[in-house]
Amino acid sequence: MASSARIASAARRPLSLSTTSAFLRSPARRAAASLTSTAASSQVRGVHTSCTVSCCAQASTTRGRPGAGVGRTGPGGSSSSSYRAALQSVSGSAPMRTMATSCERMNTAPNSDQSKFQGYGTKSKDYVNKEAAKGTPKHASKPGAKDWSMESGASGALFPKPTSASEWQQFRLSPSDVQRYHRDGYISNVRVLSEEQCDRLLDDYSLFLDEENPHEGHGFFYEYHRNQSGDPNNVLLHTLGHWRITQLFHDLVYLPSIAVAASQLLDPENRDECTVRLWHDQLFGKPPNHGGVVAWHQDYSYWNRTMPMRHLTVHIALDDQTDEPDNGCLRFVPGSHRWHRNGNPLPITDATFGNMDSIKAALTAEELAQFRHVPGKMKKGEASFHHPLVVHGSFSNRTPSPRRACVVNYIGDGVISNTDDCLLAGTDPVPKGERVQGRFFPVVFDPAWAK
Ligand SMILES: O=C(O)CCC(=O)C(=O)O
Repeated sequence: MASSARIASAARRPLSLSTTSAFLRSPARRAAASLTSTAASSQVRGVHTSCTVSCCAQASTTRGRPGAGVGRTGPGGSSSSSYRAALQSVSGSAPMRTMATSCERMNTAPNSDQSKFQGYGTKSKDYVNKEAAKGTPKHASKPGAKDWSMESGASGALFPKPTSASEWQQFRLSPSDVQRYHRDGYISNVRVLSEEQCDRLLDDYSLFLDEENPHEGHGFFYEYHRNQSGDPNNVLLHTLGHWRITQLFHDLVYLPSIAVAASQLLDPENRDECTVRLWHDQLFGKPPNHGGVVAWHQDYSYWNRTMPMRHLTVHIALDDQTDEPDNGCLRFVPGSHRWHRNGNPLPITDATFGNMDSIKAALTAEELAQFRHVPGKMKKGEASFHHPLVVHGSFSNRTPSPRRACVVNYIGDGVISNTDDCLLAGTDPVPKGERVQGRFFPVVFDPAWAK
């Protein structure tokens, strides 16, 4: 078998730990990625159709953006009735209510060296997340539904757990990856899942789209936005909290290939070791043909309920993300992790995050001149790791295939709560000033495990 074919075939097999590690760490992982086939909608076990329909069935007015706090809004916004009727004739789906978010901005760091900004957030206004306190998903969980946040550690359903220090170490990023992260504010195209693992996660994803039969654990979502934009022609499915709902998404937050890398990138001392906790997870779904934009933003602008800024976002492509044609692939503005306003982040300029360029109104002439975005162009199963201040976003998806992604956001152990409200809807409040910890914010990697 030609070596490229061997790699492609390995990527599709259920993997043992050793083959997973070897594959992920292989210098040929990019080559393997290039062999992955573009997921045609019909190939993805019906998820495409379901996503298209359910994502579009409701237009609603929402506030906030990915990763914000949580609240509830009723239905609303501008939906086209003929459009909706067409969709419903395909699916029989009914409109659903959506959640809204509400956050205020917070302080943020002026460059990538997070160690210099231990005081981050201390000058900010108190975090305002009043909506979160009352925010609950629209359907309660059914009695007996399993809450996977009760299970500490990965179950083994998605990947075999490393059992020795050396197995953990295989997942480390190279020094040049770490260097590029600090230089540009992100790294991209890091293979972290096989195509087969992505397909299994996509099967679970599809369970969240059935409006007639919400998942029995639906009440465990922190947020559930059927269409965050409110515009039926720019549909963005966005959820938080699904790690509590299915075993595979639960295990995903413990994935060694992302948790170990997070430990390297989060360490304020650049000693390559930081105990890593889950902050929260996210799903982003852009259906075919009318998938919505995610306006340029900095993640930490929405996270000042936790401080100091020692956060990291891992974005995992569940479909190939393409530039030409653009299917809504994630894009980064290299170096923008140094953009700040006297220690504060760029302001939130568009509460619906549907207005792609709204952030530009807040940029200086110099920043505008430097504003150059680079497509991540990730293959299915590849991840990007990005700094909480790097400006990123994505255009709409007008291709005939869905663009779906899952995101895991991490914090360094020791980050504290900056609010007495609950940090995520439905979770126990962490009193202001106290360390963010407990079953909703589990340790996913401790450097001692790799020693
Ligand atoms: O899926 C997208 O295009 C946006 C995702 C995002 O904002 C993120 O990964 O932080």
